[in-house]
Amino acid sequence: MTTPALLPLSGRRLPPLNLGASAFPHHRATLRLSEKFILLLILSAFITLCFGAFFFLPDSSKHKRFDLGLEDVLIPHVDTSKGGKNLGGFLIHGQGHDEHRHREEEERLRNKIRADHEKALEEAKEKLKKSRDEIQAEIQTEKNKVVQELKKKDSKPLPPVPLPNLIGINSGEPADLDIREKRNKIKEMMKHAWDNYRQYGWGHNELKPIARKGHSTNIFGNSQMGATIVDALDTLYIMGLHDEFREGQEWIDKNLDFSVNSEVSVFEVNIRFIGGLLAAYYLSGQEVFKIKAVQLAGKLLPAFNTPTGIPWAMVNLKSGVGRNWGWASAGSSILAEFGTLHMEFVHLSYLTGDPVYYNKVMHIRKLLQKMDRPNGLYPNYLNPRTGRWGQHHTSVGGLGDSFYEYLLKAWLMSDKMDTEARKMYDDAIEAIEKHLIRKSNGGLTFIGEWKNGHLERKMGHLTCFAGGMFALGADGSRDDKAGHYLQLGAEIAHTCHESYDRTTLKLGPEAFKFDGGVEAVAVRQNEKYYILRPEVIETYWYMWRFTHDPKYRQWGWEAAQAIDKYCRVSGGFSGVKDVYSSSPTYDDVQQSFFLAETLKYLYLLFSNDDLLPLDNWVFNTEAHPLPVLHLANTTLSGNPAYR
Ligand code: DMJ
Repeated sequence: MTTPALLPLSGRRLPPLNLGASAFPHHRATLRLSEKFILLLILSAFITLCFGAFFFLPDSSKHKRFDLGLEDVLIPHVDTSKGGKNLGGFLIHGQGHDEHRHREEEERLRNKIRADHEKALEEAKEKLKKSRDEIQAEIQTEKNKVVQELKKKDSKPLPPVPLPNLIGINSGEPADLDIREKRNKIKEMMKHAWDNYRQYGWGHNELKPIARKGHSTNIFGNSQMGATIVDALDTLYIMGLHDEFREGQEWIDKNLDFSVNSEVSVFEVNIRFIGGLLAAYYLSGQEVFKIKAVQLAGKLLPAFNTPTGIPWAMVNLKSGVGRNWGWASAGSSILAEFGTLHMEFVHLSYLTGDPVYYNKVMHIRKLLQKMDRPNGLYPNYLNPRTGRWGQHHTSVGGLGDSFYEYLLKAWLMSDKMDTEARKMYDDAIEAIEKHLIRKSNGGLTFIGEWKNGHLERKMGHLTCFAGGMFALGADGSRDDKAGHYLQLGAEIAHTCHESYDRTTLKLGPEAFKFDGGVEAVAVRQNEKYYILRPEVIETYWYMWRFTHDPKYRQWGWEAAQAIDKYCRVSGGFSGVKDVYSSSPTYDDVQQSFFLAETLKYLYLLFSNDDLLPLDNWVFNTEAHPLPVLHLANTTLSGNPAYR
């Protein structure tokens, strides 16, 4: 019989067996006599070799090679005090008294090997009598068995865990008619984005709304993992688009497969896929999302196999081989990438009872805590081989942003128990305020970037998320500076609104300067684009929740109208290349985060606060809501806050 372990598991076709018809005329295809003879010759040579090896190899190697149940003879031990003889870690008991037993064992072994080989020979003979079709049918049966076993293993139910208290999964419908209409308009925009993706890009990662076909970028490697479906699920759910949600669920159930030979970004896959699947699980209770999230997380774990435990930026989902982006300072990993895994990984440990995920992210935190920080700032680059910082660039925008966000959110999602994370957040924000936050001549508060010892007076669209972060972190801040941080959040929101308001399209550029008489305006052509990003609207929403100042709803509505006017095309929504041009050109990409974040934050801005209240839910950096975990009684080793 062919053993399952030797069967090919891939879908590749087996090479045809060369079976002639002459020897066994009653079979359609049989072996020629000469071939049979050669096969038998090879088999007997192999048997002779095995016998030879058994008799001529030294004792210890014999025992190691043939693991045939010699536990009673070889006992792992290092203590020689009881009369035994220690041979390389194995203790052989009293030589004289066991000599007879030893001979018996050898005899038993010899008989067993003889019997095994005779059996193998018989089986080989039987096989040679079979037709090619019979052999292939047998192989197929064995193959199916293995696939079934693997499937069973994959879909093993996870241990049951009490679901956290899930408050606020309701409609959040506003009483005010005008607000309700605005909210309905956002829902209609979501439908337009989804329906077109459904029609033209289904199963692809993203959509090209003008070419009307699928799209992908290097963050997803060459995979087709339906990023838009996974990213959009929870937005569909909270908008009450349940048919669309079910379509997405069905696709995920049937098609989402992570065994692909594709090199993906660990960070992006974590925030979009694991975050999206976990949020969909918590909102809907459908097990399939949890199972897929855990399967995917298993595929990301090899990325942590570096000398320091700081993960590679990319990992091949099939081979587990990792590497870093070629452009990152001297082979470094990126702060915003390895520092934005905490929320999802703690939830994975919570849901599976397996501490492996938690331990990985806590290890990163511990390592960062031990390192010196220039001026108290975290550089964006860290070498995973040496554990040393790369270039001393610090940013609250690209390359740094969500690391700070996750320190704060780690504290919030632990029901404020993880005070270590809160302290790291407070320390980092103090250094950022001191070295990176300035007021422009025109009175606009901005957050610049630190590059090799000097401050670059430029702010990215990505940095605009920080307004919301300051507001979210105001409560519980050091020295009771809640008012100060809420004010800082409001000032950043204002600056970012100005960056929109000073353009022709009323949409914000990718980066804007505060230098040489320029205020909140992009200077370089390659910084004038808007790619449907959410950060400014995200800050409006947090500011709305904490202040209820109607200007935030008004600013959000301005942005929604501009998106609908300038980014909407008949095949979906597209980014634009120049927000200062009255006849903009399209980039022809409908980003998955447009459905995950931009439209979700807009919808929440025009909903009541009891839809996903911030006391009970913490949004990951891709706007996927995860519930606050009450971990006080849960044992997650490593952090005293959790004990
Ligand atoms: C999103 O994927 C996430 O918000 C991430 O943290 C950075 N920015 C993009 C959208 O702009």
